[in-house]
Amino acid sequence: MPEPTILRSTKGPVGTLTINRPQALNALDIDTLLALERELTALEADASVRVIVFTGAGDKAFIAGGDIADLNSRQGLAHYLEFAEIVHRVFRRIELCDKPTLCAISGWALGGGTELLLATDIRIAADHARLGLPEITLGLFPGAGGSQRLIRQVSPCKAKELMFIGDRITAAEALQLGLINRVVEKERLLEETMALAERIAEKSPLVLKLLKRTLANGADMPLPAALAHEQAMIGLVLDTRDAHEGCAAFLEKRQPTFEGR
Ligand code: DAK
Repeated sequence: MPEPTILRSTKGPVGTLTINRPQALNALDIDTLLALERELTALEADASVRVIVFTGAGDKAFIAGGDIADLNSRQGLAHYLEFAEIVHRVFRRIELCDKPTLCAISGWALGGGTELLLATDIRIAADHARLGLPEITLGLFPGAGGSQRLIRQVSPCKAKELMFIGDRITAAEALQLGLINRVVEKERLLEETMALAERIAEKSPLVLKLLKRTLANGADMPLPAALAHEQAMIGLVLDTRDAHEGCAAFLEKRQPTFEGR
C-alpha cells in the first residue's frame, strides 16, 4: 500500500499533521489537500488534542509549493476553479481552526508552502529554511489566499517585493519581516516546536478558542465594532469555569488546571 500523503499523530495534547510526499518535496496536489482536510477534521474532533502542528516529512522541504505537474496537467476553467476552490477551502479551514496551530518549517517553504504557513498562528523555522513566493516566475501569482494574507501580515512594500520578484529569503530575513516567530537550529526544530505547543496546550482550550474567534472576527471589523465584539466575548470568558479556576489558582498560589469549561 502506498504511504499516506498526510501522516497524523498525537503526543499528549499535541496533534501533528505531516505532509508526506518527499519525492516531490511535499508539493501539494489535490489528493494531498483533501487528505490534509480530512486529517485536520479528525484532530479538530479529538477533544484530547489542544494544539495542532503542521510540518513536512524530511528536512529538505516543508512544502515546495502547489504541485506544478498536477496544475500543468489540468485543462480548462472548471479544473482550475476546482483547484482554487479546494486550496482556498483547506487553507481557510486551517486559518479558522478553533485550536491554536503551529508550523514547523524545515527546508523549502515555497509558493503554497509559504501560503499555508501564512494561515497558521505561530511559525518556527529551522535555520536552513528558505521561504518565498516564486509564482510570478511561473507566470502566476500567489492564489491560495497568500497574496491577501501576506499584504495584511507584513508591510505592503515588502509584501509586494516578495510577490513581484519571487526571490527566496532566508529564515533570518523572514524573522526580520515578522513572517515567522523564531528561528532555531535544524536539529532542534521539532523539539522547540513541541515545547511551545505544550506550553499553549496548558492554557484553557475554551478561552483560546474564544480568543481566536475574537481576533479573526475583529480583524475584519472597524475598531468600534471590533471593541464591542471583544467586550461581548470577554463577558463569555469571564463566565467560564476556567476563568474561575485560573483566578482561584493565583490566589491559592498553585498551578491552574484548565479543562475547557
Ligand atoms: N511541484 C511538483 N514537483 C516538485 C515541486 C513542485 N512545486 N518542487 C519540487 N518538485 C519535484 C521536482 O520536480 C523533483 O522531481 P523529480 O525530478 O525528482 O521527479 C523533486 O521534487 C526534487 O526537486 P529538485 O530536483 O528540483 O530539487 P532541488 O533541491 O534541485 O531544488 C527547489 C529544490 C525547491 C529549489 C526546486 O525543486 C524548485 O524550485 N521547486 C519549485 C518551487 C516552486 O516554484 N514552487 C511554487 C510552485 S507554484 C492556485 C493556488 C495556488 C497555487 C497554484 C494555483 N490556484 C488557486 C489555482 C500555488 C502555486 C505554487 O505553489
